[in-house]
Amino acid sequence: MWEETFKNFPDSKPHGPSSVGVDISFPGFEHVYGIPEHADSMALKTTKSTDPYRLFNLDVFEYELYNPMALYGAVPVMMAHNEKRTVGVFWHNAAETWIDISSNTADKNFFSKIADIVKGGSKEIPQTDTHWISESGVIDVFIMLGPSAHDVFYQYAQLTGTTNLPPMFAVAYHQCRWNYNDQDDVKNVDAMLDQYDIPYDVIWLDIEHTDGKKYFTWDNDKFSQPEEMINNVASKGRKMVTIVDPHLKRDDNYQEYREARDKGYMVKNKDGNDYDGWCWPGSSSWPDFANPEVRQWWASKFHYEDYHGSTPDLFTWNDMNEPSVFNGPEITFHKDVLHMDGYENRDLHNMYGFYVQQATAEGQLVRSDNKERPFVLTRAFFAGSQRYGAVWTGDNMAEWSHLKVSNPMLLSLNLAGITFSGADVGGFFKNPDTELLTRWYQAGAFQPYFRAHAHIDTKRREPYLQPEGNMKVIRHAIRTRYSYLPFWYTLFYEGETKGVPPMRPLWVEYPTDRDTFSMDDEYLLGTSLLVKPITEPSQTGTQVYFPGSGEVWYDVDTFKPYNGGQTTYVEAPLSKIPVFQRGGSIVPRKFRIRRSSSLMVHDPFTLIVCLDKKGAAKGSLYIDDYHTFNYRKGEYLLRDFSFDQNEFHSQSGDQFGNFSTKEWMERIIVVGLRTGPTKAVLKVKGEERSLHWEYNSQTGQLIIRKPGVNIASDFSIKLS
Ligand code: NBV
Repeated sequence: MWEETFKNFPDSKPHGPSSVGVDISFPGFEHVYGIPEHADSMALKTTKSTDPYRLFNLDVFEYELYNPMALYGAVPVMMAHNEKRTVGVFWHNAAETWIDISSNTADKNFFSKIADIVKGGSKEIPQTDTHWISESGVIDVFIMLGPSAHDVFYQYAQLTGTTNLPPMFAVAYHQCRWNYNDQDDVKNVDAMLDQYDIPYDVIWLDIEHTDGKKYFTWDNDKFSQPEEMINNVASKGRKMVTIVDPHLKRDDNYQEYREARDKGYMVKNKDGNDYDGWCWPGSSSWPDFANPEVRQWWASKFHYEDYHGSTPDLFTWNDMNEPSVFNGPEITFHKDVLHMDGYENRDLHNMYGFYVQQATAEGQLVRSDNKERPFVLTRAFFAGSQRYGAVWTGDNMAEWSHLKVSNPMLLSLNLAGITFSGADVGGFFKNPDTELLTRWYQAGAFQPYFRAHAHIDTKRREPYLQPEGNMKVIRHAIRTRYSYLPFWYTLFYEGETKGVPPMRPLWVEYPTDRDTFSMDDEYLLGTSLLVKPITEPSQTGTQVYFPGSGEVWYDVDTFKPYNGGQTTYVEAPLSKIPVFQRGGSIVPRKFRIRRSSSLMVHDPFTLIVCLDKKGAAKGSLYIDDYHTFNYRKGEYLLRDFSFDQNEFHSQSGDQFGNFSTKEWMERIIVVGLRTGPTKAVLKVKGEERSLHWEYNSQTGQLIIRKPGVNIASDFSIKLS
């Protein structure tokens, strides 16, 4: 009776038309953020003359930029910020959702703006009004009162969880392409990266590695020895990832399909038969991941004896999990398909991909007896997906505009809890020119999740295939990522424990600085690094805004100081990534770059101590075994570092962690020291020893060499 037809797709609407909605106003707020995923600016725009922002997980071909259209994932979380306060709203609803935004200040027309100027300014209190509407479900809204952005992150994390600390390899560089053609290709890429001294941790196999797009299988001609291939990669501490999509080829000879069908696990069409749609393998069905029993069954498929050719070094990529259905309405499920207990996809559409990733991560947990941390990359996501792994922004394009929009997209994701996120480096569709590819690597090296990827029709573009000059710059960017791995890892630890995102808009740390409220072309990593990636062609420099008047920032390559509270032109030829360390911070790095992160586990640290104007700095370092869950039993170290009044201290950062490691302190670089010392005395376990040091009075840089102490020990260094 209620049936309607959209573009030839009938929707039976058995329960009739429905919707739930609510108006939420933010009095006193001009800026609202979040509600990813959209390829748009970080500060959300009013939707007076556009569609509302739409949240409906879809596989969008060649998505448009600066547009409120729906993309692959949905997090119905909005933050509002002004000089005094940050608040948040979580609209807990996984049905198709639209959000309208209006503002009494932003929506003013030309004439009322002139009238305000004539009157000597508007007396009106700014206010942002939002209207939320979902097609189904109930009103279940959480208001997070802050008052600071950090409080909102924590409050939201109480509701949906935090990003679990990833294994270290996942934080390193990933080499992907649709497709590495066969096991020799994999061997060759692996060897070439070694030959060119380019570290990488994970090599990826896309859909062509399977037997006829049947996931959990291998193409027997091209990948006849999967275990041997994985073991070869793993012999250098590296990992592999295979793609496992949620559509199952309707083929009686395909075990996963047969089992799911026979157990009644498939999503059903409105008449109660298994849904039959078109995807890579042709006619396919989709397991009902909303059903916990189905998820458990799926998880069991990752046992080594079930997934032939898999090893503990093989991890997973979930694509097409919006889900993508080539012959479905808007390339997805019909809304009236049925999940367990009679729920329609209409009711939970935006959670399907969440459940796929959850079940996959669970599979990796059970195969290792809950010992090893899983790693699963997903394209579709919902609020809480951060608990199950990483997210990437889908099929972008090898264009400067797509490189540029990756920063606001990732900032929005980070604000909404999806912190382990990145964009395909190089751009998925089309061929990037060498300059774009180089700049993209530089940007990716400072974004939370760092993977190069390319469409099957594009030219091969592995870093070693680039002209020598570009290859060297790309290599340097990747190696720089490796040098900062201890810093990233510490940020992810902070993320797991406190819910704070590693990649932050400037206003999160400078809440009263209005100039930063809509800034999305530069951002902070933690509180210590300021990153301004170059996202336009032919640049030899860029304007950088340095926040915090009275503060000082140091270029991480030259240690040149820049005063906070101003915008300055900074040189950025092709070889340069504009990154700055905050005076007052201590950043841990490792400078002995090896072929993969796991070959660096015993290597020593260098601390970069950038002093503030009072000559002080603080920082921390988190360490564990980098891959198991033993840290949750207390096997970790949190070290606190401080420098004040010419004295450096390394102390335990909490009383709980206890872990023994071979890692040690190789070097401490103090930046911004006005006068050089005559002596540097190390004190450890009651004993004193003089250390070698060099001071450059021109740059104010002091290098203290070889304290040689194990990183677990408390020690101090006194300069006099
Ligand atoms: O599996 C092939 C691709 C994959 O490489 C890409 O990263 C996904 O976003 N996949 C989409 C399917 C087809 C894209 C045209």
